[in-house]
This record gives sequence, C-alpha cells and structure tokens, in this order.
Amino acid sequence: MTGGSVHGGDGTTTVSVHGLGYVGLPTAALFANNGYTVYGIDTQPEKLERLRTDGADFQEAELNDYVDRVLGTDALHLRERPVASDYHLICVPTPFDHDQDAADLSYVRAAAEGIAPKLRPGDTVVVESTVPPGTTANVVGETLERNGDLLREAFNLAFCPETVLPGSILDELRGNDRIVGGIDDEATAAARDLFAGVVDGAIHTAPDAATAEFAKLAQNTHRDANIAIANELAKVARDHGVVPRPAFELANEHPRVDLLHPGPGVGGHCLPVDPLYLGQHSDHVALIEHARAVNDGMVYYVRDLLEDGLGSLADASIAVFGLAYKGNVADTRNSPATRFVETLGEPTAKVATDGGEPAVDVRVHDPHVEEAGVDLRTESAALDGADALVFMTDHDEFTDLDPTTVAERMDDNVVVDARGLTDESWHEAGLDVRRL
Ligand code: SAJ
Repeated sequence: MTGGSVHGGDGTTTVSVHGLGYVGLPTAALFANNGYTVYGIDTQPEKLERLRTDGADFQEAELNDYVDRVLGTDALHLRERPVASDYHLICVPTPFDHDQDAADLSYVRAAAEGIAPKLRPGDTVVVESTVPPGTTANVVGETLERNGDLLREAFNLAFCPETVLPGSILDELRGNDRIVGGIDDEATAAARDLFAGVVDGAIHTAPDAATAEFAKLAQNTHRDANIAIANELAKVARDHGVVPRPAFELANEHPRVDLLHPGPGVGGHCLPVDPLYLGQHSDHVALIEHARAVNDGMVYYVRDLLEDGLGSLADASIAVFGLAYKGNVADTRNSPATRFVETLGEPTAKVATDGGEPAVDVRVHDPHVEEAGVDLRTESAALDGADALVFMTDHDEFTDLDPTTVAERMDDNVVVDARGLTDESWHEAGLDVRRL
C-alpha cells in the first residue's frame, strides 16, 4: 500500500484519457491540474466542441471550475484521435447488453484499437472502465497486441477502477483509496506510481488485474445486496405492522449490524449493472441475482402502497416528487423514479377503467432535474389538488417541506414515503403516510 502525498508531474509526463464522460473528464482534469500534460480523447467531435465553447456542465460547481481551469491551457489538449503518450487511461462506457447477457465491451475494444498503433515500449495502459474479470489481460491485452507493433512484454497493462460518486465526484476522485492490479509486477508498479502522484488516498496493489477487476464488482455488488436486504426487511416489517426505519435504527445499535436504508430501488450507472457482470463466467450468483430482482421490484411495492392508500389509481392525481436516482443530484440514469412513473401507466386489474387507458394524472416534480424525457412540473403545479404525494428521491428541498401546508394544498391526503423523509408531524397534519 502506498499513497498519501500527492507529488504530481513535472509537465513532461503525458497522460491520455480515452473517453471524456463523467469519469474520464474529471480524471483528465485531475492529472492536468497536477502537473501532467494531458490529452483528452473523445470520438464525438460535438462533445469536444461543446467543452471548448461552454466548458464542463456537471451539476457540481466546484468540479466545473476544476475542469474549466485547465480547459484551453497547455495542460489539457482535446483530441478526436489517440496520440502517443506515456500513459493511456481507458474511461469509456461498458453498458450491460441484456440481449447477449454480457457486458458490451465494444467501446473498450475500440479504445484499445486506437491506442495500439501509438504504443511505444515502456508505455502504460490502464483500464478504468468497470469490466468483467479477465477483460484487461485478455480482451484489452489481445486487442493492443493485434492492432499494434508491440508484444505484451513491451508495454505495461493494468486495471484501476474508477471511484466517482455523483454528488461528490471531485472529493472522491482526489480522496479515495485506489486499487491497482497489473498483468505483471512492473505494470502494477507503473499504475501505482501514476495514481500515487494525484490522489490523497492510499493505493492498494492487487496480485493481478483480474483480482482488481473482481474487487470493483464486489464493492458494488455488496452495496446492492445490502440495500436488497434492507428492502426485503422493510417489506417484512410492514407485514408485521412495524415501521421499518425506526426498527432499523434500533437494530443498528448492535456493533456488528449496519442495515442500509430501504427505498424505491437502486439506480445510477453502477449498482444496477455491475453485479450482472459477475454472472458472466459463474453460475454461483443466485443471491446476487435475487438481490437485483428485489431492488428492481421495489417500484411495484411502492405502487402497491399507493394503491392501498387510494383504493384505486383510476382517475387519481399523483404528485411524484423526485426523478433523480438519489438525493441532491440531477442524474436520472436507471432511476427507480422513472420506472415507477412508467408503472403508473401500466394497466392493472385495479387501474383499468371501462376497458380504456387508465386515467392516472401523474405530475412529476424534481427541482434538480432539467431534462428527463418526462413532463416536469413546478412544485405547486404538481402538488396543488393532488390526491397523493409520493417521495421517490430524498432531495433536501423535500425534507424541508411543511406537512401542514402540504395537507392544505392536496385534495386527498395519501403520502407514500419511499425515502424516509417524513416524521410524526406528517401524521399530525392529517396526512395518511405510508412509510418504507
Ligand atoms: N440506495 C438505497 N439505500 C441506501 C443507499 C443507496 O436505496 O441505503 C440507493 C440510492 O438511492 C441509489 C442507489 O442506491 O438509487 C445507488 O446509490 P449509491 O449512492 O449507493 O451509489 P452510486 O451508484 O451513486 O455509486 C456507487 C458507489 N459504490 C459504493 O458505494 C460501493 C460509488 O462509491 C462508486 O464510485 C460508484 O458506484 C461507481 O462508479 O462504481
């Protein structure tokens, strides 16, 4: 384990970052702000143009400043095609292909194909994209060898998983510990030394790349499964007439118990996807797959709570507060709230009226989200005259709501709180609150 004191580069070391998305762009800025000469490579010219003209557009102001500080300087050059560099970091998407039941590695392959002809002896390639174990050594290694002039022994190849958390990308990027695992000791050391130059956290070395790849998947799978146990226990608690969260708080008084928060499911770019990669070369994933199903099924449980409160969804006006996948971010990727809104449009025995489309008036409000492919309302357009209010995201704005005012503005009094935002005062205000 090393790390702890950022020393940075001296301007002569070159780092190419392939893929300027939510991981790659902050990573490029991290190196550019620490004395490295960085090439930010992205195959989409319009993205590069937008960056040049408008700068970064993350929902995190400090991160935008951090990126904008180096954009247009000699520290960060934007390019459409790969260039020769001492280091190449691969930060491209690896979506899960549900038809193939496998990770879609096409972007990783394409990045490696672009890097291969530029590789020089002693250069280092580091994969940061989340991938199934074995991908760095096999898929990336073979692609680099096949498309370039160098044999595997001539360059370094390692895996170092990204660690960005929407909401605190910059802090986590600079402060988190990192794991590095190379295809040999030299590659591990090269990647370790690179990251030790820019992060405050410790650098943990894995025995090989596959172990590091597995560790990354294990982290997100562990979190997903732990949220699933919280969700399952929450449903069981309600079956017993027990409100889940206060019971969880008591359970957590034990020194070795740490129940996470139940909720409407798990969204984002990592947790709903990463556990699936583990099933690619293993049949021992029953619990992991069940956890996924429990979390994905929570939107139906929330809909059941709503339906129980209203008696029927037909002709109801429902204010859905929160579309982002978690609190205080604008990110709607794989958001449970989006799926929940879809379920409200699904005809069910209880919803369907006189054989036609169910007449559910769904009014979505999210103060953080600007564009989401659904019609977004202001707070009052969503809440005034609503029969029910459903909290799907724990934004601070919602915690600050006054229950008495909410009760006055609604027509009926059903509140489904999937995020633990409400307390006794909501009952006292005359609202019929169903809490997870
Ligand atoms: N959630 C719950 N209950 C909880 C905690 C979270 O329902 O108690 C839900 C959230 O509302 C959200 C989802 O889970 O919908 C995921 O949110 P998150 O904050 O747990 O994680 P992500 O997806 O934003 O980021 C994760 C993090 N991984 C771990 O905590 C192990 C982050 O550190 C990683 O860098 C990131 O994945 C990644 O890029 O892999």
